[in-house]
Amino acid sequence: MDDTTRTDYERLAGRLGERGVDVAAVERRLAEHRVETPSWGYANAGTRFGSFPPAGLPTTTFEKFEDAAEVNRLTGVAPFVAVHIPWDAVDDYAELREHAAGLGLRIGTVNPNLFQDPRYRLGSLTHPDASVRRAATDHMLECVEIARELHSDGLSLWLPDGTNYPGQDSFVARRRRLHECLVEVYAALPEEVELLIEYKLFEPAFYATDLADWGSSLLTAQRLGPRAKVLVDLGHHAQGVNIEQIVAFLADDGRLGGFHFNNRKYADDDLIVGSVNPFELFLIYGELATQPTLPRLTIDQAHVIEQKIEAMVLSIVNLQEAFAKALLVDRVALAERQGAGDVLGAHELLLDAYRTDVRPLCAKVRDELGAEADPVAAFRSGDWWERLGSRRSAAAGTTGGLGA
Ligand code: PSV
Ligand code: MN
Repeated sequence: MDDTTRTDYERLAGRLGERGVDVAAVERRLAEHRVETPSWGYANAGTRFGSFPPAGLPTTTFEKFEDAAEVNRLTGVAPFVAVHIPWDAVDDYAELREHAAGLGLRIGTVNPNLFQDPRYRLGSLTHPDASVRRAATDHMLECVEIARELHSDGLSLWLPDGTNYPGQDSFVARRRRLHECLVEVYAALPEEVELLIEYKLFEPAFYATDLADWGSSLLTAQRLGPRAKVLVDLGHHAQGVNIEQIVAFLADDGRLGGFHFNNRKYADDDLIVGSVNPFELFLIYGELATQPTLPRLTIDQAHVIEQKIEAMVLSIVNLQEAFAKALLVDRVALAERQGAGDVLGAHELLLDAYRTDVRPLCAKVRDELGAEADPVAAFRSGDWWERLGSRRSAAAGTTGGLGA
C-alpha cells in the first residue's frame, strides 16, 4: 500500500471511528468475504452477433483456472472457481482438483448444462418424453459424481425449460415431471453438497419458464429438503423487481443458497456487477450484512468486449465496496429510526453509508491479505496477457461461455 492510500485510509478510519463504527470489525468481515468466479467468464464469450476473442484466451479448463488464479492473486478473495459441465469436462477430475489446489484454488459449484443437447427441444427435466427426462437426470447425476470427485459442495441448477406458446404443454404436468427428476437427484447428493436452484423470468423460453421466479424455485426447494436452496441471478428478474427484498425473505427462511452476480440495463445482459446499478448492489449487501454468514457469492458474467481478467477483478472490487458500505450502516440507529417512524431519518442512514468512499478501507484489507491494494491498476500495468499470449494459442477459446 503506498503512502497516499495509507493516509487516505487513516483519515477514513478516523472519521468512521468518530461516527461510532467499529472499523476493526468491519475489516474482519471484509477479510472473510469470498467470491467464486466462473470458469466460463474467462473463456470465449459472445452474443449471437459475434465474439471478439483476444489472443491468449484459455482454450482448456486447466488454462481457465490459471486465469482464475491470477484474479485470486490480485484480489486475495477469489479462491473458488465454478465449473460448467460439459464445457469443463476433463478425463481426470482428481487431476483438475490438484491443478486447482496447486494454484491456490478450490472448485466451487458444479453447474450441469441442460440447454445445449439437441434432445432438449421441448425441455430437459420437464420434457414430455420420459427417455429425454432420463437423459437429463442422468446428466445431473453425472454432475453429482463430478462434484464428489472435485470436492465441491454445491450443485447449481439452472433449468432452461419452458414453453413458447400457450397450450404447448401443461404447466402442472411439467412441474410434476421436474419434481420427480429432482427428487432422484437430491437423494443422490452427498451430505455436504447443496442443491442450488436458479430461476429466470424468460429466455430461452418466451411464453412460460418452468422455474421463472423465486417462488417457483423456493416451492421446489421446500419439496426436496433443507439442502435445496434458491440461487438469485441478478439478471433474471422483470424490470423493477425489488431483488433486495427477495434476498431478505430467502435469507430469513434459511433458503438463500447464493448469487449469480452480474448487472444489466435491459434483460439478462451479464455486464460487470455494480456497473449499471451500484445502489441496488449496496442494498442487496445491506441484507447480507445482517446475516451471521454469507451465502455463496458467485459471479456469472459474459465478457464480450472487455479484458476478461480485468473485468473479473473489477467485479470483485465492486462486490467488496458494496459489502464495505453495507457494513457501515448503523443498524441500531436504523432500528430506532424505523421504530420511531422516522422515514427519511432511516433512509438517510443508508445514504450516509452508501456515500462513503470505502476504497481506502478495501485497499487496506486486500493489502493485509497479501493481494494488491489496487488490483485493477496492478493488472493493467502488469504483463499477464503478454506472458500468456506467447504460451497459449492465438486462437480463441471455444470451450464454453456462450453468454450467460
Ligand atoms: C442462464 O442465463 C445462466 O444465468 C445460468 O446460470 C447458466 O448456467 C449461465 O447463465 C451460463 O450460461
Ligand atoms: Mn446464472
